[in-house]
Parts: sequence; C-alpha cells; structure tokens
Amino acid sequence: MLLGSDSAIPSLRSGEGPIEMSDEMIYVTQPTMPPLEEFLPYLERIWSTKQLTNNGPLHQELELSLRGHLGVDDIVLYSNGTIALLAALRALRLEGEVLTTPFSFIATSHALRWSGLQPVFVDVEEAGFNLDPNALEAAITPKTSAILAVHCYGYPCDSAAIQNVADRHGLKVVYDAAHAFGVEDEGGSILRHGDLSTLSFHATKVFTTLEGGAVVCREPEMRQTLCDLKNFGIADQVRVVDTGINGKLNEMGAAFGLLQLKYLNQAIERRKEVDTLYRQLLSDIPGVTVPPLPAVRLHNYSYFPVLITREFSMSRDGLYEFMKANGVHPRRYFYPLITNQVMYQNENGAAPSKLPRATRLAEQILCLPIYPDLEARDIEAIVAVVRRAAQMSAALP
Ligand code: T4K
Repeated sequence: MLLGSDSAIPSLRSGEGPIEMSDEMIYVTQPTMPPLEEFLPYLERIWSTKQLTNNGPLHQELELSLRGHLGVDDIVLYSNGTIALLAALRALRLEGEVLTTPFSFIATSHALRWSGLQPVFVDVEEAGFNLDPNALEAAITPKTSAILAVHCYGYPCDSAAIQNVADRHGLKVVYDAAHAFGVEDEGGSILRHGDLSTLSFHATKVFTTLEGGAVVCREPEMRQTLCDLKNFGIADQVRVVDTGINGKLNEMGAAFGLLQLKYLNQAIERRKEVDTLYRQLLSDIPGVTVPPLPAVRLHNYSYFPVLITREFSMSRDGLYEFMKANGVHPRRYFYPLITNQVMYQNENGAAPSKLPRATRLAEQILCLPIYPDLEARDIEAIVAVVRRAAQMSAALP
C-alpha cells in the first residue's frame, strides 16, 4: 500500500503511529483467479475442438451448471450484462416509458435509451438502496409499459410490492440483477421475481466469465426468443426471425465461468468473513453507518457499502480522497446519480427535488474494498485509515 503521496490530501504520515499495510494499492475489488493449472485442460479442449464461440460445448455446460447452481428455471448466457439487459427489454417488446432508479450503474438507464424507451425516474426507499414501491404509482402514465428495478449491492428489492403495482397497471417487471448472483430469499433465488432478471458476469462481479452476463427466464418460448436475439435473430440458415444483436458469450469466458463456479461457495464464505470483520472494526467510528445486512437466506457480499454521515469529521469526498492518498481505493458507487448526467437530467422525475433520498444516498455512499483474497491485515489497515481520517479533520483544508 502506498503510504502518502505528493498531493494536497493529508496522508497517514501526518497522523500518529504507523499502520501495518501491504505494499500495493487496495482496490474496491479484485477477481478471484482459479488455479492456472486447472484452466489449462479447458484451453486444451478449446484448442482441440476449435469451437471458440456460437453456443459451443463449454457455453452449454455453463448454462446447465448455472441453472442448477442458481436454482432457476432457465438461463440464457450473454456476452455482458448490458447486452443481456438490452435483450431482455427487446424480448418483452416494451414501448414508451419505463420506471427506473437513478441510483445504479449508468448501464441500467443506457439500456433503456438504446432500446428507444424513455426512463422515468423514481426515488429509492427511505432506508435502502432500491426503488421505492410506494413512489411508483405516482409516476405511471398511459405510456408506461414496465418497471426496471435494480437489486442494488445484492440487497433485494421489495419484489412483492413492485409486482403488486405492476399487476394493477398491467406493467412488465425487469430486474437488473447485476449485483444479485446467488442471493436467495425464503422462496429461493431472487432471480425468479418479475418477468425477467439480468445478470452481469463482469470481472468485478462475485461470479465472472471475464466479460459476460445472462438473462434468467421461465418459459421455453422466452428462452428461444432470447437465444435468437443474441445471435442476430437467426433461426436457421435461411430465416432471420428477429432484429437481434451479437450477444454471445465465447468459450474462453464459459471455461473461466465453469472454473469459477467450482470455487464460488468458498469465495462467498470468504467475502462473508471480510464483511463480518469490517462490521466489528467500524462499529465505533462516529459518522460511519454500516447498513444492516439484507434479510435474506443467502447473501453474496458483493459490495460493502457504508454511509458517511454528518457526524463524521470530514465529508464523504474528503474521506474518499484521503483513502486514495493512503493506498486504498474505495468507490462512490453510485455517485453522481444517473439523473445528474447530461443525457438524463431533463427526463421525467430527474429533478433532484423529486429524488431527495437518492440524492442523499449518492452524497453519503462509499463502497469499501471487498473480495475473497482481502486479508484481515488489509481490512484492519483500511479501517485504520478511516479511523485516522476521523481523528484528523482539523488538518483538512
Ligand atoms: N447493471 C448494473 C447495476 C451494473 O452494476 C452493471 C455493471 C451493469 C448493469 C452492466 O454490466 P456489464 O455490461 O458491465 O456486464 C465496474 C464494471 O465495469 C461494471 O461491470 C459494474 N457494473 C460497475 C459497478 O463497476 P468500474 O468503472 O468501476 O470498473 P473498474 O475498471 O474501475 O474496476 C474496479 C476495480 O476492480 C479496479 O479498480 C480494479 C479491479 N479490477 C477491475 C477489472 C476490470 C480488477 O482487479 N481486474 C479487472 O479485470 O465499472
């Protein structure tokens, strides 16, 4: 870990006492690499079959394995989570306006725009990260066709309440479940909720295929539509039945995914340990609020979000810069809000006055590093940096 820098941001050097730190920068996440020697047989298989993409054997094997692992009816793999979202919106033949959250990665709203749909922004829950079901109804117009919700950080949306609104108004429900791999409530995988759920298997996610994604669906007809959509809409050698796209996951990614799956439970167990240690160590720092874990049967510990409130000795951004200057790179997921970006700021519901909770959340949020290989001494060092920041506010500009 870097001890200090030449920037104007105070470093630990201006604090008291040494903090035990590793030599390298600690980033918000890091993929878990499976043993290299276990990847080589997969490469040999790919080399011998020469099947590199287009629904190859490893792709098929991964789909089957994921269906079992996640306990979902069906799953269709994609080249990334954004294309999976585009395909889900297309498969449901949505039109007009879609209610969505401003507190997400930009891809959530971009997918609507790329699909010719108009995002209408709705605030998040009072004490949570997700769409407020009670605020949905007021945003519905005759043009509304769907709700696009996000299980932010793997914290489940109130799916029953969202479905209730959708049913009363004849709306489809799509979950951007990019963060929710493996999360289960009492009824099983939360990916079963809504009409379709989409996943991201990006390198920064709990489960990765390098780049990758998926759509979770139920009926065979929907599966067929989703499979057609990711392969240009090609049904056979002479018929194109849909305006599809190239959204295919390749064999290298599928192989990596198969190997990741083997070690996934272990990796999530490690994430849980990281989460537990953070909660212990951060519990007495004023102004650092650690939101309670979601009430689920299985959580994936994909992120470690904290809120930096007024009681903390410096602003959230001050702490963020201080941490970077001291070898830790947390992230402000998701600041700024999507609605603060120029292409969305004039959309319905985008005015900050209509999004007071999301606005506050974006100002307070900080995601601390969490990944399976993060060692206890790193976590202790990260918390020591936060603690030092809490003690040295007077030194700040
Ligand atoms: N919906 C939601 C709610 C999402 O969060 C996302 C993606 C999507 C949809 C779209 O899914 P994809 O089309 O991406 O499959 C990252 C990811 O690129 C993005 O996938 C993710 N959400 C978003 C929340 O985070 P950045 O810009 O923060 O990534 P980056 O490159 O700064 O990576 C963060 C840290 O991870 C780095 O500081 C170091 C580490 N890292 C990263 C990569 C790429 C590694 O150690 N190895 C790596 O290969 O966006």
